[in-house]
Amino acid sequence: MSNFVEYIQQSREKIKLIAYFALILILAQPLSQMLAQGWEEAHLTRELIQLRLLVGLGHQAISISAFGMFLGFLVLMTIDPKKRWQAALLWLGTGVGLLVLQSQELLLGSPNVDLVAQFPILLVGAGLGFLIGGGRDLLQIQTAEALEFRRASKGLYLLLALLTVIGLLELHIQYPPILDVSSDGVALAQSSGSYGLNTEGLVFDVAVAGLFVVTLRQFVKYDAEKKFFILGPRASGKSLFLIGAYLEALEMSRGDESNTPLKPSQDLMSMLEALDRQETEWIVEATGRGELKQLQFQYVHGSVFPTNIQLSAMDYAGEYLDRLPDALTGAVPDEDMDTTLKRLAEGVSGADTLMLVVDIERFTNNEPLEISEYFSILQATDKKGVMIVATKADVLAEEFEEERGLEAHLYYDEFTDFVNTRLRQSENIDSLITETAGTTIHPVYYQTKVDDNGNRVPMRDDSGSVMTVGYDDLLERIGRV
Ligand SMILES: Nc1nc2c(ncn2[C@@H]2O[C@H](COP(=O)(O)OP(=O)(O)OP(=O)(O)O)[C@@H](O)[C@H]2O)c(=O)[nH]1
Ligand SMILES: [Mg+2]
Repeated sequence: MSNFVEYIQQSREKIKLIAYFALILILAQPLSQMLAQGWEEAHLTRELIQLRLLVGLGHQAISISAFGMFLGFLVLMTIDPKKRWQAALLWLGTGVGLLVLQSQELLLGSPNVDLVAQFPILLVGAGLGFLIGGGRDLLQIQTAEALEFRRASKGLYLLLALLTVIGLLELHIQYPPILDVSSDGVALAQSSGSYGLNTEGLVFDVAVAGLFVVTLRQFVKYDAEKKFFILGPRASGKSLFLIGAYLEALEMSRGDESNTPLKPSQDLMSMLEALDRQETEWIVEATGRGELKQLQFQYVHGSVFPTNIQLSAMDYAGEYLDRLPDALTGAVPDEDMDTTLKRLAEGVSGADTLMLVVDIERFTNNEPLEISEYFSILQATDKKGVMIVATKADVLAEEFEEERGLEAHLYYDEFTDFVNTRLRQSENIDSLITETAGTTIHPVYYQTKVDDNGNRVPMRDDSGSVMTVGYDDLLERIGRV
């Protein structure tokens, strides 16, 4: 069962793609029909478009240039690596829509539209869309910004949403002509008529239009923000865990076509300076009491529908953990809390997801895990996501290799199962898993070796970088939360 759930979660993007594909195919036809009918019923919109007469614009200039603008936006979305699939789906929808209109002889051959004669206007519209959508960025060689055309996506959304809403209103609201436009000027129309609601197919049309606008809204989304709060006792590997996550994001960004910058926070950067200096030892010292660092960066998650995920967490000294539950429940009076504790309590309340650290080194050495606070913190907060992370999993990786003959970093899924089974032997961890509705524990580690003094130190590859395991999977999971 859990395998099935896992499979669905891993294939989420593909399932989403197929669902969107089906949705666009299903919606394109009734939608373009609705727009065509709406146009026939349209008074006010037509009258407004008639205003072109005042400036002497030719027949169809407005609608054709708007269509050109739509194409301009769509071209930019196609170039944007984060919107490529959405653009493909929209091209498909546009194609279907145009076919529907053509089959009703509303396009080529109709007296209203002469695409050939209007081609220059179409081009002007497309050029305008291209400019408004930020096409000039393409000419810039290097920027500190990601290759994203946010304004194009947004413009396209607004254009289509507006068109849909206007079409819907024009089709279903009946009213007499309001304006009288000619090349001489605008006047209020003289005719009197009745107002009313055209209820024929109203529910269906509202559903189609609503579904379309909501779907489209998803298409223009770029960002997601995830606020984590990491809980862990002293020396459980919190600081190194956060660094490891950043290093993995950095690694991932090398292969990212959209060149999305990671925008690490100042505190994170200063922690990382130590990374280049030290050669053999661990990168960080124990976090000092009263020291509170805001670590934050972004990375791109997903390949079909990529989003920028902004991840933020606080790094603090593990000594604070046992005072957090009381600070959260308000059991300690405000004046007895130091500022760090106050800010930590705020951090927990403001987080979307709590990340609970289980220290594998303590587990294998039969030392107290010091995770009892997790239970009270979970009870003191509600409606938060929970992830359990097992740090220092390299200690178990060796056991795994001896027992199974597989290398943990190559057989990560098997290793995860192994770690879960092993850790569940502890009553304490088993209760924690039950408390968090059966979450799987996520092992992460730095590959280590034992040095001459018998200490475990991180291994470094040829280029001198530390080697981490499990963080890629972790970032992928975080994006799904
Ligand atoms: N073997 C191994 N040891 C690790 C790993 N990660 C951390 N450690 C060890 O754990 C120690 C503490 O790591 P930190 O990241 O400083 O722990 P912390 O939770 O931030 O500690 P405080 O800041 O004191 O609360 C390190 O100095 C390492 O000795 C790992 O992946 N493998
Ligand atoms: Mg620390």
